[in-house]
Amino acid sequence: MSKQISVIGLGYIGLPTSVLLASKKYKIKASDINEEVVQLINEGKVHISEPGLDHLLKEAISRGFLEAYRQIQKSDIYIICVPTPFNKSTEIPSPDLSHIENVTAELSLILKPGDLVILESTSPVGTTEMIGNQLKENGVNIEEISIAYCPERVIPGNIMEELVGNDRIVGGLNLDSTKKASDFYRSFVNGNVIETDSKTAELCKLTENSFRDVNIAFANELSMICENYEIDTRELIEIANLHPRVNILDPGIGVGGHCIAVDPWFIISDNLEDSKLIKTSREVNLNKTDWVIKKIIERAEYLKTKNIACLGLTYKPDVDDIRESPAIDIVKSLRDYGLNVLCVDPNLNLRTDLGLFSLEEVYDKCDHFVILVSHKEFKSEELFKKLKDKEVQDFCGVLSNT
Ligand code: SAJ
Repeated sequence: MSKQISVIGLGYIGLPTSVLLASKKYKIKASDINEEVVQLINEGKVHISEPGLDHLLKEAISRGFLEAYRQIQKSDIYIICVPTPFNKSTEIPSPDLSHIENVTAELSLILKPGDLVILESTSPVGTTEMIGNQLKENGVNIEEISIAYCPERVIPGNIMEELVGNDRIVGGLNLDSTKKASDFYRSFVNGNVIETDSKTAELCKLTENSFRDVNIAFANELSMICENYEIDTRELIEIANLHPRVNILDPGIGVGGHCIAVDPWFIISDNLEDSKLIKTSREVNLNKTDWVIKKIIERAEYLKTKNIACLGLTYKPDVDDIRESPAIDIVKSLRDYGLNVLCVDPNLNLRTDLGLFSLEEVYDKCDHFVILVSHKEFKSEELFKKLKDKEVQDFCGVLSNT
């Protein structure tokens, strides 16, 4: 009989993972503390938009391979996909592990010998050990269960593909746990499954996202330097990238999303003295957003802008996710400054309280346009022509790519 699987947390990772496993004919009893989410999923409706997810969810529900609950259901394998937010109120933001702690407390009551517990949430080094210790304190004999860390590594917008195709890193609290968890991933992943220990797996995930943050910081710093010389940054980067060993990323309005803008802090808060480059990169990327705000305000004052159109609100192109979005910070700051901002985002379907307009509506109302996110809808010849007579500040290379 195939193992019963419980996926805990039905967000950006838990829901696609549940649906994928259900498509491989695993029986999934998933859970989420949000009643509304549970209800939607049981009706076969998604609460996040991700290519391919909708169709697979409907199939999983109608064939009875996936059921959602408020409480964690007794199973053989538990996959923890709950959020690990960070506490922004302190000088150095630090991770908030309360969701993992709550899940572990619940698991303490239902685990049985032979069960496998896998943590997928991005977590600071030592979190898997913390789960083991908490279970032990709660009276669970952790010698009889397996506990491992296996970070998710998928990119929003291509999750369903990457869940199967990407390599996975599995680090158990002991060799047996590593083996058991690796075998499980090998049953549905086409990429390689790399075995290591839990601390290496935890730091590896943080390293990958910090690597990207540091490299985006380099691009963002270059863009500010280029402005001082009146050099086109994108042309410069294109030429520099022709060198066989140079690969500079794209500058933008800062780094958003729930991963790259957050995860480096999990390293920094634990290693303040030894993570100066990672910390500085985080600061450069945060500062880039302030720099953009300053540039827009300077221009608006010069032009005596009445209505300003901001194109793009999500944290990156072609997703509907606004978590840690620098575009939102920019819009708020411009409004606080007293500017009348009209937002356009074809991916958001009026879901925000920021007030959304269509592109057509803002053409008539605004003379000053700011492009913040390079959604595919903005990369059109038509828009390019229409904006010819407008004042345009393009911070994400939309116009140079049309
Ligand atoms: N960005 C730039 N310039 C670039 C690339 C990205 O400014 O050249 C910005 C984006 O606009 C966005 C932010 O960086 O605001 C992050 O976007 P992203 O596409 O780089 O990454 P995420 O946050 O969507 O997903 C990352 C991925 N990590 C890596 O590529 C190392 C993904 O594989 C992880 O699974 C995910 O974080 C996660 O969940 O941790």
